Amino acid sequence: MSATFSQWMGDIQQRTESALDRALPGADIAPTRLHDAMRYAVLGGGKRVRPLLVHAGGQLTGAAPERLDRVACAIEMIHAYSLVHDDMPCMDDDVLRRGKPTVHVEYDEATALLVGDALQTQAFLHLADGAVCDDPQRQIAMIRQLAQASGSRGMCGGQAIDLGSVGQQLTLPELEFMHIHKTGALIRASINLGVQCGRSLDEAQMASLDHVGKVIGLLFQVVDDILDAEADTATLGKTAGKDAANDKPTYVSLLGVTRARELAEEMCQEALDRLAPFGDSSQRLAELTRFIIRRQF
Ligand code: GRG
Repeated sequence: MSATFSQWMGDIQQRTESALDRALPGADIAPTRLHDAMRYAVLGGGKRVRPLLVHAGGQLTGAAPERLDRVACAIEMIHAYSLVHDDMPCMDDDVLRRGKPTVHVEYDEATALLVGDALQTQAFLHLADGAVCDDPQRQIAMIRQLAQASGSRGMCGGQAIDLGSVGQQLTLPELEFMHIHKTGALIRASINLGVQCGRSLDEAQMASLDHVGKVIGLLFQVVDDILDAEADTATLGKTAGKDAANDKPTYVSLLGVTRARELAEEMCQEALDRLAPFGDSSQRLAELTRFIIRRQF
């Protein structure tokens, strides 16, 4: 493995962009406005953290990059749909995403709703249509895992808890429960599905990597809360750690910035310790874990 982490990251981001471009219906295909809006929502932006996790997971089992692309595209489409719906006036009511107008602003609300719906089904179509592993039973199990991670007992469930928590005092375990679902479920699924694209691991190894996925999912959210709090404090002078728009509880509002940073360090170390027995095959996932805690955006 000769490429540096940043070269590897650039390669995966680039191949994900091309794979997504191919996986989405062309904007010249009817209904053109809907397809144009779907492409607007997905292409040309985002860190592609979930595709990176899919590929890093796949490295643990020697999975073929083309198979990982397919899983990565499906997960990124689910992620993009969740952002489109999350930005709508009935949820967070945001006007900017990835530095450009949100889909309901650029198009209209009804189109944004349909973009989310259509991206979600396109994700499952994409995952069901091509080979992601040699065993059809395993492929069905993977489709089921993505559905579980996205649905009412995964991301959507977490979003429902989040919407219900506005103005509430949550305990730390309640906040953790929400984020294990809202942000964590898809991140966890990214690693697990990437792993399953390659050779089989034993049950204990699978369970250990599943735990790594759970920890990285929470780590991502703790870091997100710290970055939000820092941005609020720096630019607006708002109370650090409160979601400015919605007064939602965050790790920073519950723990303070210092303890939230310590917690992030502990989570990072826990993930790295769990990855150590996998040796060189876990290199990219370990690097990605360190990237997530160091990220500035
Ligand atoms: C509406 C069904 C439904 C679900 C929404 C995940 C989610 C659930 C909403 C996103 C809200 C949000 C900003 C959460 C904080 C963490 C997070 C998921 C940030 C966005 O993900 P990134 O940073 O975004 O990976 P990019 O743009 O890089 O892809």
